[in-house]
Amino acid sequence: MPGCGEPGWNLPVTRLETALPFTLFHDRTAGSMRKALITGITGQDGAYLAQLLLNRGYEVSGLLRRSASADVIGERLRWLGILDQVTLIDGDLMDLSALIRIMQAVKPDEVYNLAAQSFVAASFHQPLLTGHVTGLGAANMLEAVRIAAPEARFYQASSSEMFGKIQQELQNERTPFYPRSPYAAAKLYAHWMTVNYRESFGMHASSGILFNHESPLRGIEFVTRKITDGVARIHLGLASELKLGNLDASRDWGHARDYVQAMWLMLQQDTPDDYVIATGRTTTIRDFCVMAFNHVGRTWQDHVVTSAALLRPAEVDILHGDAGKAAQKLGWKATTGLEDMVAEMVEADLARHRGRSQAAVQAVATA
Ligand code: NDP
Ligand code: GDR
Repeated sequence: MPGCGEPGWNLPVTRLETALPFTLFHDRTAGSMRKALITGITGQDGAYLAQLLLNRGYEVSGLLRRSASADVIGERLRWLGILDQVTLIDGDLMDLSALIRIMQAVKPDEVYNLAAQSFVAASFHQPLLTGHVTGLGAANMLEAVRIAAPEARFYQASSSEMFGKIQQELQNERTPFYPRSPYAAAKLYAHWMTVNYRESFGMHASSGILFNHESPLRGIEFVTRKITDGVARIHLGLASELKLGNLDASRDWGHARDYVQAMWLMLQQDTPDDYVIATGRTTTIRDFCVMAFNHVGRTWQDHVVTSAALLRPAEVDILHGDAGKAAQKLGWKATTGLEDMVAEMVEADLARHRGRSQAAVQAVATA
């Protein structure tokens, strides 16, 4: 197979280096390197996973869906300083023929399917799109691997949302599922398709049932980042209030950097399997607010207001994971405590807004 960027590499590939001051292509032809393909590489987990795999000597390719906003593509990869070390290939989870051609060209050893419409709240407004991308998209990936890269090991990003209206106080791999949103129902389909392809076709396909994990790279629409961004704005005088929905919901929050390690470990096992990945500690949204505002010496009640418009049609009240199997079989354990993660996220948002404020001040000064 020709190396990416060489003649013969005839996939529709986004070559942004002409438009942007960085190079997306790296001609890494060393034959012995293990090759990984990540869908969702531009998302939070995709970026951290790409970093982990590069550090482990992998050749990393990622699926990139076409966007008119080319200037913000790869923001997270750029933040981690790895944008010029990965190969980004045009493709969409909805386009099976493109996925098959990508598998044939990349010949990955490991495939991580992280792409999804991942925002639960949005799934109530766009249930069909969510079903297509989050559910059928995973089936497309399984088909593409089965047809064009059957020896590749496959990881499916399953979710604790599948437990939904919880049937056991602590959720593990044996807990019955009860999805509470179109997103969760789509993830459940993708999860069982992964199990089915493993059992039907002998594929090395594993599902990570990951509980919420956050970081400074978390999308701004998710509650933790919305809070740390709000705290930073309020502290810097850029805003006075933060509007939230249900403060009583409780989540088992870990750090994305720890969780991508678990994904990789799953694909290093001789036998594919499903694993719950969680910290074992659950905390309310309200207590997350307390921690984040405390970090800048403020009181959350002075700034947080609630809005009924932010409540969901059906809520997942509490999630609390038991990652005992992952500890025993993978040797995996969460290493970042919640307080440290909150501090890291607030500091990152303060730095972002200070940067932005300085840029705005400079623009005014030079106008
Ligand atoms: P993000 O929302 O940050 O990233 C989603 C990624 O999917 C983005 O790269 C996005 O591309 C891509 N994508 C969306 N639609 C398509 C499509 N049609 N074709 C190709 N790519 C597409 O999610 P996270 O990184 O937080 O999560 C990764 C995965 O893990 C998701 O599947 C999520 O549902 C699941 N998960 C996440 C948990 C968490 O707490 N973070 C917990 C459990 C599961 P673009 O940048 O163009 O939008
Ligand atoms: P979640 O994450 O739905 O658990 O899905 P999110 O941060 O969106 O919500 C967590 C909880 O916070 C409550 N909440 C609010 N949520 C948002 N987004 N905005 C608010 O203003 C707000 N106020 C209160 C929510 O009602 C909810 O109870 C995430 C995603 O990453 C999924 O892709 C992943 O599968 C699961 O985590 C595990």
